[in-house]
Amino acid sequence: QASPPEEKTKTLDKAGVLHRTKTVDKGKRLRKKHWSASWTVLEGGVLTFFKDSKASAAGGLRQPPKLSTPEYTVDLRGASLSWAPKDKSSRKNVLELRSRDGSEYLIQHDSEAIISTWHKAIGEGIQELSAD
Ligand code: I3P
Repeated sequence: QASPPEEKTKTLDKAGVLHRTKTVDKGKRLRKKHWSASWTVLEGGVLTFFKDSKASAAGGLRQPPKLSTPEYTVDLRGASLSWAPKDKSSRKNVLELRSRDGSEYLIQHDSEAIISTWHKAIGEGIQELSAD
């Protein structure tokens, strides 16, 4: 059964602390990778990476996200997600997210279980938007 649009866009799907770095900005490859541990929220088909902070890295689920500022918001409509090829990073458990505007992000967590739940949740978010 279809839920009202306003309800759909306000559903919090997932939140937590992830390592992430932007590698391409609207088609332009960035010269340096800057990995940050930051609060990340998946909500209403949008993935938001909040600004890096020691508090956000240490606070885990107890960190109130409203206290930090969004750094990147990624519209999942038309985005694609895959496991990053080995040449993209020396880290383990790295996901690569490509947005429709031609930006790319790497998303990483040392825990395979945790990164897998994000893989599933972001993948489902992309799927839901493509069905509209
Ligand atoms: C980069 C930094 C990154 C690393 C990147 C290095 O060095 O160590 O963590 O990416 O590797 O260039 P710097 O701090 O001097 O910018 P990974 O951790 O993802 O491997 P790369 O050059 O292979 O992208």
